[in-house]
Amino acid sequence: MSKQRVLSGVQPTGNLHLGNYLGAIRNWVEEQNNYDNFFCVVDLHAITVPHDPLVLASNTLTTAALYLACGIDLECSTIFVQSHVSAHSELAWLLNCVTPLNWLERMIQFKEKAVKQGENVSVGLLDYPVLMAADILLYDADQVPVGEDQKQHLELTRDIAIRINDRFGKKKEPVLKLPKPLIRKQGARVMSLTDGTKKMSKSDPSELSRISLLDSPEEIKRKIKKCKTDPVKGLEFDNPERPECHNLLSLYQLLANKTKEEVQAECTEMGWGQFKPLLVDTTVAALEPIQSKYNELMAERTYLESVLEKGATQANEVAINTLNRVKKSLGFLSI
Ligand code: AQP
Repeated sequence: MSKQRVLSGVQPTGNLHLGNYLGAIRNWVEEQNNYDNFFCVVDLHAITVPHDPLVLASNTLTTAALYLACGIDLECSTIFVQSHVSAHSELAWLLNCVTPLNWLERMIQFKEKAVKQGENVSVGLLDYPVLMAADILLYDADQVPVGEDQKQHLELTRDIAIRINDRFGKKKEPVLKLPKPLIRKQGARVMSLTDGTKKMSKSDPSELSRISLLDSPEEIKRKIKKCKTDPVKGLEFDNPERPECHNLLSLYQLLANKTKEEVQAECTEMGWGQFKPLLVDTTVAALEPIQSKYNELMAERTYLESVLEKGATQANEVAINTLNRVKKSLGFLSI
């Protein structure tokens, strides 16, 4: 039996952080042998908010290098850049024409990000989930491993696919495959270091809110030292009054590869003064192998470019088939 297909991606909008790693990339790596994987650097998404053209290309390359440094294996996974496969933009247009505007206006991420953009909010930001639907549907993906924040976009992707199938498919021959979200409980929502009720995010103006995968040990120490805590004695999971405590314990649990029970037993009696150095050491140790692999890869630019070139060819082969299938079902003239 052939393996199920997985598609996922991260925007090259800055340094990847522990949320991107624990919520997405680490899970891709852990499960990659079980699937046929396409991992994409979603650079077209990165321009839905104001961006700096001088850093887009380098951020794209560093994101791809981080995929490899985190352990993506080219034996079972394809790594490519979204803008290198033009079918993404083309399918997004076709999907745009069947997607009701009010489906997009409901998207929480749009509402949150639009507030930050004020009057300058672009049509692209509103349309982002349709492009994301195109990303997924082009590869006939069975599973899409994402963090909790992307669940609503995945539901929209399914709704768009159902609409295309209902309108243009045949009963036994749907045009598009319906993908499923793959959301792990652990790491699905890593929260900001400065506010345990907000998700850790690349676009948070405060660097102190996140730990980037490329932060030096000194930066990690500084950020954890300054992170928000509370005056309550002892440490505990799952107390809604103590979101920072839950988040920091969860980070420790995931980075130390321990069970919740082990962490509970180890940390219940601890104060912040004892726990924070432990979290610093654990984070530094978890990121060290990724950083050294990353540095090796960045010294081999030609190799990285060849990975992306090969990835684009492999991705194009799959994507063009789906695009042609959709165009045919929508009634376009072919030559
Ligand atoms: N805090 C998080 N906890 C768990 N998972 C997260 N992801 C992002 N933040 C967290 C997951 O990472 C993948 C890639 O995300 P993205 O870069 O495409 O966009 P995003 O979700 O918008 O991430 P950011 O960091 O918040 O970026 P900006 O600030 O640029 O918008 C997704 O699978 C996501 O679920």
